Amino acid sequence: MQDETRITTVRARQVLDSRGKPTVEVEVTCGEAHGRAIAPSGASTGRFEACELRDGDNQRYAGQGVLQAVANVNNVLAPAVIGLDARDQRSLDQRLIETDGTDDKSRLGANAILGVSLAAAHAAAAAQRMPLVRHLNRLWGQLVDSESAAGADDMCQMSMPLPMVNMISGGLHAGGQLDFQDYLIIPVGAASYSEALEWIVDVYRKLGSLLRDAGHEGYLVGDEGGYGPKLPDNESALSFVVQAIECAGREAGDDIAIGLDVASTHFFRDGAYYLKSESGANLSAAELTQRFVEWANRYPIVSIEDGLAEDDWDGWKTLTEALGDRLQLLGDDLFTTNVTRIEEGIRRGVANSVLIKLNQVGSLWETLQAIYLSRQAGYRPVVSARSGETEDATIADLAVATAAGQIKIGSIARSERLAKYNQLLRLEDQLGNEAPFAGGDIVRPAQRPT
Ligand code: 2PG
Ligand code: MG
Repeated sequence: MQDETRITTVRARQVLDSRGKPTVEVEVTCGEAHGRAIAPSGASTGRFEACELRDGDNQRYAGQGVLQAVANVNNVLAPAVIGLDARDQRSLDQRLIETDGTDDKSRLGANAILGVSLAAAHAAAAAQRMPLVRHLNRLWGQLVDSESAAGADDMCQMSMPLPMVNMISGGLHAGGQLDFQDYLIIPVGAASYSEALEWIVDVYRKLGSLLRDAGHEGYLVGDEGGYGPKLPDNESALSFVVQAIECAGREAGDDIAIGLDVASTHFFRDGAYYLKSESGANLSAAELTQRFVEWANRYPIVSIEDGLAEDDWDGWKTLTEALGDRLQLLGDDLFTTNVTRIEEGIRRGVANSVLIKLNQVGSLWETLQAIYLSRQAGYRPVVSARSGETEDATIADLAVATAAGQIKIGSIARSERLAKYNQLLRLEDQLGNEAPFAGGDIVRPAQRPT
């Protein structure tokens, strides 16, 4: 082991995320080289996510503090990893997981563990005088080599992801009354990542004017910077987004398509889907699926995330049979970036795409494994931010390094989102032909292997 990449110090502190909620920041050094990372945090969290440790002490930050997680890094995880080679992410994450000793990282906290895992990757890159994206691409190559025999090389080519970008927020992310959480646009006709971004900004501005003109003067923005208007029902948000695409001079469908994150786990009660914006209608999985089929016939929708709830495997099977060959059906709460859950989905033949969130599983190596498993099975990975984010832009490098093909960061307002979009602009500029744009075809349904 080279001394320059040996971990010499690990230090955590409490900082704030984009909702003003405490989160864990970790700094790792390898001699002179320094790496830093901050754990993100979700609002619409899945039941199978790794456990985020919060103090629960009502005196400070209404119980949302993370001082215990910080202490766990400084007092327990630091001594466990000091002296390890920061380049060896697999062994490092293994050590972190063993030190915690639980299946869901609940003893020391997934926020503590992920902070160390990511900060170590940053420090390893710095110690090797290598941009993070190249270090992550090297780790990805190691994982691909160890898991697969032939044909590994083409999996290691980097690419610029196609973004799916929030325009209107509902559900747990905004104060309006929409049941569905995210109405997103996907610039499938753009020729490059930077062109995609430019189109998105045009549509976002036009959508703002349309909402104002329609009398939604006092709209607020949601947690991810998308508009949070009080619209009468779930469908009206769709027609606003289509209008905005057209007003921006783009073809709805061919240039810019639509994605939904229904986040339905959060309105699933006693076996039915409860829509408060629709006079409290209770829909069965089959009825909600029928709704998606009708919408897919009338709107240029190409992707639906968490159309059904995290435990509704039978409903998901019906949804996949109805729409799986036409649309990207993305599992977020369903899979929680967890290899066991993804394997179960593949075995049951449900969904065809996997949302990838580092903090759902709580370490970098496990996240790489989830991306690998998804890609191997023909399920498209979509690297995603959380609704609670920070200036940490690691997911931009992760998406490029693993050629995930798609990324979801929220809207294009608010700096915790722009930190990632801008990092992608840097990577596009710096990597050039080494990371070609994944393009619109990536969102078409994956062919499941026979
Ligand atoms: C989601 C995410 C990000 P949260 O549901 O996909 O949009 O939300 O981080 O609140 O789980
Ligand atoms: Mg989601």
